[in-house]
Amino acid sequence: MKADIVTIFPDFFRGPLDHGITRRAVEMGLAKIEVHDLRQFTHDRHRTVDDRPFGGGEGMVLKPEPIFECLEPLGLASREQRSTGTVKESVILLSAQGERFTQAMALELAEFERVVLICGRYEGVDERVAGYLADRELSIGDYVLSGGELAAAVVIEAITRLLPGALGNEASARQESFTAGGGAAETEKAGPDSTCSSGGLLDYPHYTRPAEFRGIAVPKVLINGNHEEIRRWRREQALKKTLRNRPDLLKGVNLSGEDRKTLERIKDPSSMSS
Ligand code: 9D3
Repeated sequence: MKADIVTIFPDFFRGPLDHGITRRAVEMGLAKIEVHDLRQFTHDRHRTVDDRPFGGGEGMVLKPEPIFECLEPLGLASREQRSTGTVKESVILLSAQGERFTQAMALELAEFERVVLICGRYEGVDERVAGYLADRELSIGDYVLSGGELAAAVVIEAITRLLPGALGNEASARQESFTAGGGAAETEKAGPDSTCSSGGLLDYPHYTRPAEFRGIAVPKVLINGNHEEIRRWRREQALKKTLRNRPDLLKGVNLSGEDRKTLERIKDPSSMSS
């Protein structure tokens, strides 16, 4: 996978890309990531990348010319070819107005040969970038950031860790709770699938040594070595945590009869006889 990041803060990416999985993926040759400084595609003395909004209003807007000129030498296929799926290339604008980025999209993008991430800044980006240059506009969540750089780092990490060979075998065999994306009710295509350890629920709680820490003991069930009991306890804990922290996920999960009973008991313990 070749990734290109277009930004007015190229130094920002020294941190996130030079550590952990992303760094390893690059060193292993699984990913090549290039950061492009938007100011190098300006022509005036002040290297202007922004301007005032037509129609008035607060703040500044990223100008279209440097962004278009930055992408031109990259040799991408046409927007038409990209949108019809003729080529595995995608140009993504990161903006607060984008569609929400999900694990399902990360899985989809991990299959691409080429991903270009354009980082928005200031009050926004001239809409001709979204309309004529980018294939999609993505946001990483419903909170206000100052620009797309942090979001681009998030998207890059989510994708690179999915590249075959980027993780050790141990970790890649076992995909965490979000493999199923947002759950069947709201996903693009990935329903809860077989690679998802707990079928779209949040993960169960983990413990390690010491067995007692500052007077707080690890749940006894994990110590007794009864694997069937451990499996049931973990499932119940996963259901509990999902109900409390992400009840929206439960809609997209395939619940067994036992799961439903467990959920009833969690929601209303008094309904149980013993
Ligand atoms: C008047 C409303 N504006 C700010 C208070 C809207 C606005 C403009 C520009 C909000 C954020 C930004 C900059 N953010 C991004 O470029 C961005 C972003 C985000 O803010 N949240 C989640 N994902 C992303 S991706 C890019």
